[in-house]
Amino acid sequence: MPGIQSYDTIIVGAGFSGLYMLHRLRGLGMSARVYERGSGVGGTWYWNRYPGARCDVESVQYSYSFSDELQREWQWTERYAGQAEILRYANHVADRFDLRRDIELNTNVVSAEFDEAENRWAVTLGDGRQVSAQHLVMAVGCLSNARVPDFPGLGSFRGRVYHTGEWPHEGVDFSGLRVGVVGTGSSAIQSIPVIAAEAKHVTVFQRTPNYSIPARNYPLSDDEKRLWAENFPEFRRRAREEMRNGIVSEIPQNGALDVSDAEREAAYEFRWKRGGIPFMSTYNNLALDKAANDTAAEFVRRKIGEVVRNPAVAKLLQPTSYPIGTKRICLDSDYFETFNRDNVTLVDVRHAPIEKITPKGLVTGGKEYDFDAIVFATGFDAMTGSFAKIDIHGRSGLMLKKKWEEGPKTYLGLMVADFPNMFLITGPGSPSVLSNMIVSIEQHVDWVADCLAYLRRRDIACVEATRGAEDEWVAHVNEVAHTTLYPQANSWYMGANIPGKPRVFLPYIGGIPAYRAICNDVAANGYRGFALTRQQSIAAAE
Ligand code: N01
Repeated sequence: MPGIQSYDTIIVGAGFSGLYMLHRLRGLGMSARVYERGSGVGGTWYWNRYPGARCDVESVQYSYSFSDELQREWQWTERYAGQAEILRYANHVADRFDLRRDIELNTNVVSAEFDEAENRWAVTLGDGRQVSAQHLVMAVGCLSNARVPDFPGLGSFRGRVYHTGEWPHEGVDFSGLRVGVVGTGSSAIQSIPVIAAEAKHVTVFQRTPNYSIPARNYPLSDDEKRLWAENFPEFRRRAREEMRNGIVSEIPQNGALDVSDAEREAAYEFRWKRGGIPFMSTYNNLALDKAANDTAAEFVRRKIGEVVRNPAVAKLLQPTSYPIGTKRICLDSDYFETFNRDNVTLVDVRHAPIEKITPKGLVTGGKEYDFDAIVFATGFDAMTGSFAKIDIHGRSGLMLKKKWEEGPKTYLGLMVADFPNMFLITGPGSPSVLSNMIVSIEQHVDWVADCLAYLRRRDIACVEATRGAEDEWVAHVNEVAHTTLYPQANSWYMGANIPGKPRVFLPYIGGIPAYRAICNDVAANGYRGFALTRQQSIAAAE
C-alpha cells in the first residue's frame, strides 16, 4: 500500500507475549512492529502496581525458557517475585534482545481491518496513522481490560479513586486515610494487608468470599537457585509435558477419598504449611468430584476459622457457595490475619449490594460509609475484553465483537474463522489463565512462528481457521469444562463477573500436555483445520 508503512507482522501488545513474538519473528528474518498502549513494556506487570502485587507462580517457573543464557544470568530474589522485580525482568529482556527499536509505546491500536483482495491487515493507530501487515498477532493479554462496576454516582466521589489494575506509577500513600476496598479477589487479597498496615482505617466490601492459601514467600536461597540452574532443561520439559497447569510440582496419584481421614488431613496440613497453588494438587480429583472437593474446602474453611478471632467475621470470610478452586485460587500473605486488626472492618455486600457512590463514600444497606479513598479491586473483562476494545473487522466486514456476541469462538484459541492471518496469543479456548502463563505464551508464540515460517516456505498468502474446525473445538472446550466442577462457580472464567456477558467457559481445561499434543499434531498434519490459500488458489484445506 503506497504511503503506508507496512510490515510482515504487526503485534498488538508488549507484554510477555509481544516481546517474545517479536524476538521469534526477528529470528525468522521477518519485519515486525509492536504497538503498546502503555508507556513501558511488561503488560500485566506494567499496569498492576497495587501494593502487595506479586506473582502466584514461583519466580523461577514464571520466567522465559527460550534462552538458556537468559535463564542462567537472571537471578530471582524471592520465591514469588514482586511486581517491581518482574517488571525489571521484562525490561531486561527488552534490552538484552534489543527489542525496543521495533516497539512503539504510548500507541493505541484503534481498529484492524482485513483486506480480502490483498490478504493484509490495515491497522489504524490512536494518532490516526495507518499501517499495514500481512499478519496480525493479538498479544493483548487475558486480564488487561480493568473494569469498575457501573455503580450509580460513580463519578461523584470527591476523594481519590483507584483500580488495582491501573495503579498510579508514583505509588499511593494511604497513611492517615480512611480507605474503602471493593472486591475480595486475588488483587484485593494481596493489597488489603499492605493497605491496612498503612491506612487509618480500611473497610472491605465483600460480595463473595474467596479461598486463599498462604503464599509463604521467602528469599530464595543459593541452594534453591543452584538446583534450578543445574536442572533447567528437565524442569522446563516437565512443565511443558507433564504438568496440567505448567507448574512443576508433585503429580497426585490418589483421589481425596481413597485415603483415610488422618492421612488426608496430614496431606492438606503439609501443603498448607508449604504454601502455594500446589495445595490444589494434593489429590487428583479435587476439580472433578464434589465430595472430594468438599474435603479441601472444609479444611480451608477450618483454617480461616482458626485464624480470624471474631466468629461472625470468620463466618463471612468462609466461602461456601462454590467448590474450592473453581474460582481462581488466591495466594496471600496474612490476608485473614488482617481482619484481626482494629482498623479493618468487613462489610457483606452480598445481601445488601452497593447502592451508590456518593461525594463522601458509598452506600450499602441504607448506610453511608465515608472515605478519603476508594480502591476498586473489581477485576477485568477477562479474555475477550481486550479484543472488544479494538474494532476488528474480518471477511466481509464481520466484526469480531459481533461474532463473539454469544461467547468467543476460536480454533485452538489461536485463530478465528473469517479473520484470516490473525493469531491470538493465549486466546479464549486455550489453557492460558488456567496455566503458568509463561509456559502457555511460549508455546503459542513458537507455534505461530513455526506456522509463519511454514507459510513462507510454501508461498501461502492466507491462513484461516475453517468454520468446521472452529465449531468442533468450541464444542470440545465446552464439553471438557463440563466434566469438571468449574462451571459451578460464578467466576470470571465463565464471564459471570460482567453483567450481560454470555456464560461460557473461556479457557481450555484439558491441560497443557494434552493441548500441546493437539497443537503439534495439527501442525504436523499440514495445519489440519486451517485453510491455506496461495494468492490465487487453495493449496490445502481440512
Ligand atoms: O479480580 P476478580 P482480581 N459489587 O475478578 C468483586 C489474576 N491475578 O483483579 O466474586 C461488589 O478476581 C468480585 O465479587 P464476586 C488472577 O488470575 C493474579 O482480584 O464477583 N463486589 C470480586 O471479589 C485473578 O483471578 C494475581 O462476587 C464486586 C472482585 O470484585 C485475576 O487476575 C494477582 C462487584 C473482583 O475479583 C483477577 O483478579 C492479582 C460489585 N458490583 C490478580 N463487582 C497473582 O498472580 C465485582 N466485585 C497473585
